[in-house]
Amino acid sequence: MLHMKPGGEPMTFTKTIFAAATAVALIASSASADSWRAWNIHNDGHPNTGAMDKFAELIDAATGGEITLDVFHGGVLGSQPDALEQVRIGAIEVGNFNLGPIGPMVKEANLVSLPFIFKSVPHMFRVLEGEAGQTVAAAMGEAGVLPLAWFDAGARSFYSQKKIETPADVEGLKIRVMNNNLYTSMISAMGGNPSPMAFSEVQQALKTGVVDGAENNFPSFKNVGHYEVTTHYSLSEHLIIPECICVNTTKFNALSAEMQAAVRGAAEEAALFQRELWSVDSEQARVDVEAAGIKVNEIADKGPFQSAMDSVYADYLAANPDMKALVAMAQATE
Ligand code: BDP
Repeated sequence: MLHMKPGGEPMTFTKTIFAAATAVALIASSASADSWRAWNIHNDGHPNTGAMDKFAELIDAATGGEITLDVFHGGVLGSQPDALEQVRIGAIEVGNFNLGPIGPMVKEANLVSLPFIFKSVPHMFRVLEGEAGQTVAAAMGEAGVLPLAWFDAGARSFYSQKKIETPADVEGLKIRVMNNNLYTSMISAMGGNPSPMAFSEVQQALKTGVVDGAENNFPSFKNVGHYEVTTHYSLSEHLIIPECICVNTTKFNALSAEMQAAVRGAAEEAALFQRELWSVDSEQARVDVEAAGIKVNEIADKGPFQSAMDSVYADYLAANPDMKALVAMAQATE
């Protein structure tokens, strides 16, 4: 049987073979290019959204189009705990994760969820760059969620309709926390009622009074409208939690050494870009929420908040004695 070209002219056997070979070659080249999906919980206007878009551009350039990244913003691929599980099993390749919700999956990641473990954001980065950070990263990679680079997420502070100045002010308040038992212990230790909840539900919960308050950094407080339904942001800065560009470990390990270096390099560059965006945008977010009427209060003496955490550390380390060395290492980092 003769194969017809669109114009109706019959194709010769040689032409047919040639056309088939060309089609096979095209399919082969598109199959060798890998298309990855990335999860991002944030919307436009949040620094991490810009940084994840940048990562997509950089990965494309660094791998010569061998790996392309489709970033899904706004948490449309699922809640953070769900997305973490998806990346762990390889159903999604990449995520911009906060290390808080990784704690229940990777014990070592809980280091960063101990309140006041870091003295400042630069201290956090120094710990991550040292041996403690390498231990955390290795454990995450082992669990299937390999960190390629670290993002700045500032410090988290409380917000509600009430000005918070001491731990006693948290007493009796229902406070939303991320999914991690350390955060429920943290709120309970101050006499509050912790309420773990997905990020996407917090604005409505604040609005309807299902919770009295929550805690987050300025960009997230602003970006999803939590500032529209609260009045006070109190600078307790009780948690300084890094975020990662994390990749499914099996996918990453299957790449050639050259491609691994390209992907890692792109992630590191995107993270540097994120940190620059963060420093500008987090200041701007504070200015914007204050302009919208939020009262921001400094807490000159955080001592009482820190002492309230003694029982959180004691209980956690009694239940997880194998974490003592890692905690000591972070605390000893200058
Ligand atoms: C934001 C983090 C995001 C968390 C969110 C939360 O960037 O990963 O899901 O807080 O509180 O600051 O759930």
